[in-house]
Amino acid sequence: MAISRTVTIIIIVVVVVIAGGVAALFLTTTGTTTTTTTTTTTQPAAKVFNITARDFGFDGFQGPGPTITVKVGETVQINLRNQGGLKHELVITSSLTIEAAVFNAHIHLIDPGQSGSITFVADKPGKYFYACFSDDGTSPKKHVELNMYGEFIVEA
Ligand SMILES: [Cu+2]
Repeated sequence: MAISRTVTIIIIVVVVVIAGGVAALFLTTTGTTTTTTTTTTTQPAAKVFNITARDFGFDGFQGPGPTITVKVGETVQINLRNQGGLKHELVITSSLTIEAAVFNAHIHLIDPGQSGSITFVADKPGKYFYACFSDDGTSPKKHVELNMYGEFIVEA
């Protein structure tokens, strides 16, 4: 019977095509290994302070600059822009008479017109200062002695 034979062939072809499709799908699925890497960042956003340095003061102040207050454990970012004509630095220090850096927070000498940045965790409460201890390499006085500093308070 010719018709029956044709139907059988069609069925076989359809089955082969479907089986091939399923096999292809299976291979595609198993051939693709999906690796999901989850990176969890728990660090909080930094508290940002933008400060300008001039000859001689911070943020336009001739004399002590504005007090910076943060909470213990906070991540602090300080961006310093030197708008003076001399090199300036910014160090968080526990003393105004010696450069005693705390929190490893020190933006080293920056050329006029340039900027620098530090990010640190203020992990110990207390009263500190941000200051510039540069002496221009020639001056008998350090900039901190010309009142180039401000208070940096870490609240408990
Ligand atoms: Cu300075």
